[in-house]
Amino acid sequence: MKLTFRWYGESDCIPLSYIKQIQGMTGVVTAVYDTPVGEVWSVEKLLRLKKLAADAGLEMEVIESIPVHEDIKLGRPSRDRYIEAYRQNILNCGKVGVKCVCYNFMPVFDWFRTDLAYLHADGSTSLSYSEKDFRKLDREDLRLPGWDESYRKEELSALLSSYEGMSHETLFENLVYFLKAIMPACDEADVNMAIHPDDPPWDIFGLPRVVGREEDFDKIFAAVPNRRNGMTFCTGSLGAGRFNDLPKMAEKYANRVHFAHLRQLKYVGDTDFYENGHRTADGDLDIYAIVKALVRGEFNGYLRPDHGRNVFGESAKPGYGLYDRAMGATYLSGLFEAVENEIKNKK
Ligand code: DNO
Repeated sequence: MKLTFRWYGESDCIPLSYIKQIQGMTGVVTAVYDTPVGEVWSVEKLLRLKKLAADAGLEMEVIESIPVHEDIKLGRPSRDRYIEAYRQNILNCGKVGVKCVCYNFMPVFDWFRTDLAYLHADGSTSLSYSEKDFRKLDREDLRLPGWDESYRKEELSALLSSYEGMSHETLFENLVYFLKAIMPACDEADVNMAIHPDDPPWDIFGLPRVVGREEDFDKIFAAVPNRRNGMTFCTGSLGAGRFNDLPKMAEKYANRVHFAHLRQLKYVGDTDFYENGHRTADGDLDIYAIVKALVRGEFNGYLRPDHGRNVFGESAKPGYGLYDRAMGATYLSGLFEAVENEIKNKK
């Protein structure tokens, strides 16, 4: 397991030197943010990020994310052009030493929360999701930070209507088409693909989603057996679906888990939840059991503490402050140390 930390590039308010001060941290997880989706990231831009990380004593072996162009998800004729650019991106990543690429296949929207500053009794804040607040939203006129800036209103409604009537089967076929087309580039570049689960793992705004449940992963791995076709084991995304048995899935897929995002959430209703600090005691996900399952399954990928709270008066990007993720990293290192020793001593 290699411990990593998400870093949003040069505009991130968290300096690389602080990330390096978290003991056990081997590298950053980052991306090229200023190239439009569907275009090729230049090797120069990747090398610049790599150098910045290296100057701080950190590696850059994981990219999160190379976004997938909507035409690929829609299966439009233009998808082949965008897939070609994606293949080139994988090759360029391989050239600069990247080993793992995280991506998702959610139509139009990425992760989704209704509150980015849910207030805890101790004054800290975190992300949360409430079905009641969700129902109040107009999908064509969204005002939530995170992704509403990505589209102009007309663009968003045109895109939403392109998905009108798309079945889960068609979206899944488009995913498989994409994966089959990029696997040769992954083999050539020595890069593993780690699909990020849908977050939350159910359809939103009438758009199909196909990467949220155990059976979805069974289908994805059966359709494209190449080991490079792997997953990001994101406990927060998978765990938002109470139907998912996380320790079971962690052990079952451990050798396909190229990247693990570990974080905690607390259920407050059937679908509602808020995020919390990483410890098992602070939420409903058994982080200890998940770590144990990963170690038992011989997980050998990258790990990062995922969303934390904003604490100690910090006002960082929601979910991506320094302090709570640093505490999470230390907690997770401790769990891995304990579980690895326990398992080694039993052998
Ligand atoms: C949210 C993240 C996601 C993730 C993408 C991967 O905090 O987990 O935005 O990076 O879904 O493509």
